[in-house]
Amino acid sequence: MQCTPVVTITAEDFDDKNEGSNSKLIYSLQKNAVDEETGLPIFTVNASTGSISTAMCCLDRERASHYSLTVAATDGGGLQGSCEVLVLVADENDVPPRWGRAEWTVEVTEGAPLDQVLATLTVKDPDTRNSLAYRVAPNSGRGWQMVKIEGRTAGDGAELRSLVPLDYENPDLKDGLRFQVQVTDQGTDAWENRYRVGEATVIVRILDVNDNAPSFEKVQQSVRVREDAPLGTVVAKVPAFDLDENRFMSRTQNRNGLVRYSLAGRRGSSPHFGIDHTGTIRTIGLVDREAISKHSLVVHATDHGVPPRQSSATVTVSGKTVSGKSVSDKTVSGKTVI
Ligand SMILES: [Ca+2]
Ligand SMILES: [Ca+2]
Ligand SMILES: [Ca+2]
Ligand SMILES: [Ca+2]
Repeated sequence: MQCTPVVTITAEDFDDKNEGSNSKLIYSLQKNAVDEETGLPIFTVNASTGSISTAMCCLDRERASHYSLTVAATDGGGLQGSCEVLVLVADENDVPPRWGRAEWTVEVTEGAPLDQVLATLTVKDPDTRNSLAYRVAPNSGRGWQMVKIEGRTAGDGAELRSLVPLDYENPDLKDGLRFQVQVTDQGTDAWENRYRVGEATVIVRILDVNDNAPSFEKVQQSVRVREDAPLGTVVAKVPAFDLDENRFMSRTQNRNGLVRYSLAGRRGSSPHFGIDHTGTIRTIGLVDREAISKHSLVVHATDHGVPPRQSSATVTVSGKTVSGKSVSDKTVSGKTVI
């Protein structure tokens, strides 16, 4: 076993060196430290020289950072002197770093500024002489290249930021990000030493914001309706689509993308038309061409966001005089004739 010298203690005895053993000193450890696992002493002293060294391998600063010993010097006449020795264990960077958690889940509201810290990830490493470096593991999963990780300027751990705007409507981001982060205590170029690299999984969920108004396929169309069209006749279809989230069954029950329709701004004497939840306009009264030559319908599509967003489209309806028994539906270039 290789013993490591710690310190040499010397004592003086002023008796005559030529007179027997009155000034001959023998060193011993009156108080030693004992290894808890083996019960063996940790230090030893050379009885002749007073040189203290380790009696076992190896000291571990992370288990005990210091020891208190008492060294005695005894002369041939049995007289004794002693002194206290405090042994401080110097640190070696011998423990690999580990993330505070094996998996982190982060929720981020879309549109967050790029300099916003998405998450602070903690690291455990009991050594005092670490050279910590962090990175997002290359090709480690969905969106790994969209984020960066840097050590905190104050305190331990690292901060996660995005490199691109996190837009819920981006198809690449809709399912969030999932990637690995790594930490090493050997500096920025030591990623090959796998033993010294700690890994954790990061899941980023992007929360939807109601930043899109419903969008109509056509914002303007003209249709003609027969005067004798029965109730419930389809006059026009004006669907609108909203890019925002519409997940009733989701945890947030976010319905920023759910559209409801309404008719407004009728210019006529009676409500002849109604609109359903699909954006389909139907007759709910007789279309009297003689009384009302033209209906200008304004369709509102409103989402369920808080606050809601709204868009409008216009449908111009003309009454068509019945001129024969044959009735046919046709649509040409956005004009519907029923
Ligand atoms: Ca250490
Ligand atoms: Ca370390
Ligand atoms: Ca919306
Ligand atoms: Ca959105």
